[in-house]
Amino acid sequence: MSDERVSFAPGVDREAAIEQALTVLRREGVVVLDDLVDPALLARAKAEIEENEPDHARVDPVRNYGPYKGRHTAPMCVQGTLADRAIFLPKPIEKIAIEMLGNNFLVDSMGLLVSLPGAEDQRGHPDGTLFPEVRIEPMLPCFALAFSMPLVPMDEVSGRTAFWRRSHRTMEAKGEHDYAPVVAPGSAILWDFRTWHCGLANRGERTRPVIYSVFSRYWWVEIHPPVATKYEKFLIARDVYDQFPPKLQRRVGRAKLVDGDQLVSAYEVGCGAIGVDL
Ligand SMILES: O=C(O)CCC(=O)C(=O)O
Repeated sequence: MSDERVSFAPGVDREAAIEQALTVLRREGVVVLDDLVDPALLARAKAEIEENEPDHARVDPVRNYGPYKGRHTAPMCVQGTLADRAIFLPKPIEKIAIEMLGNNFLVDSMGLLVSLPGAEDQRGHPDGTLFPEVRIEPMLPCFALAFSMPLVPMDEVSGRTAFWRRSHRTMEAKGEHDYAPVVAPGSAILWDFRTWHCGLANRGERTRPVIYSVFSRYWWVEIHPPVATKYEKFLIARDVYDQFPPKLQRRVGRAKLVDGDQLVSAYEVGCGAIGVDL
C-alpha cells in the first residue's frame, strides 16, 4: 500500500488508521481511505440513486453545477441507503473532519459528481482558496475538505482524480500531476480544498458517478464562482432529518429539507425546534 493510502478494512485498528490518515492528509493534502464502506451497501445506494435521480447524467446548466465541459455536479436527495451514516458521514471521516476543521464543522454540501463518457482531462485547480493573492494561504489551517466516494471503479478507463501532492502548501501546480489513484467503490478520497487536482478523461462508455461532499469550518461559505451558489447543493428528505440526533441536525443546518413538494431550510426547522424566532 502506498504512503497516501490508509486501510479501514474490517479488523484494522480504527484509531490508528484515523491518526495515519490525518498525518497523510496534512502532509500531502490528499489521502485515500481504502475499504471505508461496505461495497454491498454502496451498491444499494447506487441503485437507489439511479432510481431517485434519473436525470443525474443530463447536461442541464441550470439544475446542475458544471463549469467544466463533460462534468457536472447534480443535486441528489439524502434518503434511503444514502442516509445510512456509514455512507452519509462515516464515523472515521467525521473524526478526521473534527481534527481538521473544528468540532463544529458543517456538512456544506453533498451531490453527485458525474463525469460523462468523452469528458476530457480537466485543467488543474484547487476547489477553493481564502486569500489567493497573498502568500499567506499555505500557512493557514485547512478551511474545507472535499470527500469523494466513487460509485463505480475510478480507473484508467472511467477516469481518475489526479493530484499535485503538497500543493496545499505551495498553492501552485508545477508540471504534471504526481498522484492519480485507482479507487474502487467502498474506498474514498479526502483532500484539503486548497490541493490542486483535476479529473482525468473518461475514455469509457459509461458515466462515472461519484458522491461528492464538502465539509467546512462553520464560518466558510462558498461564494465563488457565482454559479456554485445557484444549484441545490444539499438536499435531505425531511423524515430522514427528523430522525437525526440533534448534533447531526446542527451539522447539516445548511441543507434544504425535501418535504413532499416543498423545500424548507434545515436551519429554520432547527431554530423552530429550540424555540428561536428568526
Ligand atoms: O472528475 C473528477 O474526478 C474531479 C472533478 C473535479 O475536480 C471538479 O469537477 O471540480
